[in-house]
Amino acid sequence: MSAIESVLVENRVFPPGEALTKAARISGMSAYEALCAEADKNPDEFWGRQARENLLWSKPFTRVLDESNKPFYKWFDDGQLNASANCLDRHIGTPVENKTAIIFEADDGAVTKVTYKELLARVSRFANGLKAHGIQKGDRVLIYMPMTIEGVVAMQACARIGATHSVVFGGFSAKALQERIIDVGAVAVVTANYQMRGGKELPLKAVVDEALSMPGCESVKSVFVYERTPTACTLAVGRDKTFTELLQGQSDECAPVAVDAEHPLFVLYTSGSTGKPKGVQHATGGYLLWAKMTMDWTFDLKDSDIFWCTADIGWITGHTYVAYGPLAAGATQIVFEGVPTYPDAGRFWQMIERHKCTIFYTAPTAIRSLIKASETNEKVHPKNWDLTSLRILGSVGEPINPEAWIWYHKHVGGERCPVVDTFWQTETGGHVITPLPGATPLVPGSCTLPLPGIAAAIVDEAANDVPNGSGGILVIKKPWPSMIRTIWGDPERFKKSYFPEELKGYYLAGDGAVRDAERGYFRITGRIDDVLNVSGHRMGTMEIESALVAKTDLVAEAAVVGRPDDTTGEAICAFVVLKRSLPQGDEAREIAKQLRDWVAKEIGPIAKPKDIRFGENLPKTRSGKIMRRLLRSLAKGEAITQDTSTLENPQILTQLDQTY
Ligand code: 6R9
Repeated sequence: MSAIESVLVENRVFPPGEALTKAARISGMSAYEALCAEADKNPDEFWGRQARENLLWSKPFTRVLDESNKPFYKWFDDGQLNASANCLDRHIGTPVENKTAIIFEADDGAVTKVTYKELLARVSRFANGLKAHGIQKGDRVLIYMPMTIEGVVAMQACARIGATHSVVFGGFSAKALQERIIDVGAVAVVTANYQMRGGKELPLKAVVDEALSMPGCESVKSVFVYERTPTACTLAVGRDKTFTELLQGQSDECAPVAVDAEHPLFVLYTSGSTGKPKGVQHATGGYLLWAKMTMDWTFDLKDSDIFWCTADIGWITGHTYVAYGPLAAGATQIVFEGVPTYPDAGRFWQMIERHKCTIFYTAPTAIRSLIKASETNEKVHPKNWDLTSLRILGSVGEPINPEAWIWYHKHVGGERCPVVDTFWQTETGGHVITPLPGATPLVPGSCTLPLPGIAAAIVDEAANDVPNGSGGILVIKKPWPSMIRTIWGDPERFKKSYFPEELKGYYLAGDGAVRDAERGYFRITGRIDDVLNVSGHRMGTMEIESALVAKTDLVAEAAVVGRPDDTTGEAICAFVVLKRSLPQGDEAREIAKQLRDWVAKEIGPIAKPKDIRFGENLPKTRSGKIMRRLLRSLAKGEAITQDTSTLENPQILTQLDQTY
């Protein structure tokens, strides 16, 4: 059996190393507990102190938390600041100004470095370019960019002029882009002609063109195109400008616009339990505060660190731990354009050695796929590289199984580096439950304890605390600065999704969790709603179902569930009823391919179902509800233990057994 197949619970405890603890910002459990106690005793004083110490304010705030319109909490709301000034200008005149801000490694291995001073100049020029096109405070700018310095520059430039950005991951389709452009009301799109991934040149601008040709995108007046590769792309006269044209003649000085602390810094779309993605809106002050603080706390950031978060800027992890946190904290960070398996599965290890990375932050999916690759090919095993620069490892996006944790700790971290398993969400803005490298004894598979100030708890359906050892619903009982402010344009959905009445005003994370009896450590057991986690990417089952049934010439009905997968964590399994007779063999395979391509077009390749199963009907209860639990068992290949006596047509279970 391969090392990653079994998911046994690991009981070993890994205490933090002495040297690391001694030099840590939060040194030892007593220091952690003291901060927790401070935050608990007087939250206003605690957060107020942190906000004053960690951020530069153009206008100091006098109020910390305004709870007058719960759950629409406001933080530091009479204060003003600028996020970009807090990431760049604040370092000018300090030794950090000539420090490398970004070490960029392109897909082909070419390296570009930029200092804080240079980055400020580039962001300012870009901001001036945006201003010259009439873009101003409060406007929304959609960013559809590859992982590049330019992507970070575009985000920072928006923040600099008070425009709200909405970054869409480069793997999303034209249709998904169109929906987001309409929902957020974007006035401009920032994109690239192509992106380079795994040696391939993939179009981005062509996808933007397709999106903009669809109805409803009339709000977009300008498109700015980064010439990532020499290959030409079409440019619409009057609407589209290359970066060269945009930046020509622009000054590299641009005064940052001070905005209210509650001003929306960005809207980032994520999947929920209904078909339509949610535009998670974050506020400038609270979000940035936590981005900076968690860099310091969770990663115990030192001036000499070389930080690398492998997440794309299209996800929240790439927002908080690439575009904002590392810069606010004055870190040197690696930004990587490519994929972990190109030119081979040793790429991450090679890059850690090459750039002397000290803090490495990635997703369990990546680790699991690299374990697999190294099992079949010794040459890509991490032992072939010098990884002694590493001092802290991080994991994010999905539960990390103890086997993957142990491998990561042993073969990447040389049994010397703590693995911080950081639990958080698009909505939480930054880490909420995570070990601290110089304090928390680690238990593989557990995200351990909440950060100071985060009132995480596990409750039952009536909001009562459950005892340690029993599972329940993960909630956060008190507001915190970097929490989601609302769903863009849909405050009702915000209230319903995150603050349901029965939970007495607690924030509902949407995950199940259990605390262990011994330490009270949290272990996340997975989503309790219809959200799947595929390779650390959140996908709504309804979203995929809607995409499938939108293929009206072929599909009558569809139900999507998740099943466990060794590499991707969960895999998407679609049960489909066609408008034609039940297909078999090659024909079924051909239709399954058509459906996958369709979903890739409707949402993006990441949403393609791994398994497709056809039936003449779906198993339903008497009242016509799809028996999803039964589908989940089928998808897993489990014996059916549910009562199937009410099924109208039991033979569909045999039909649905066949995977294409
Ligand atoms: C940061 C990010 C959030 C969902 C979350 C949970 C899962 C994230 C995790 C984890 C177990 C961890 N998740 N980190 N589960 N352990 N360390 O991933 O945000 O894309 O919004 O996903 O991911 O299910 O609810 P997002």
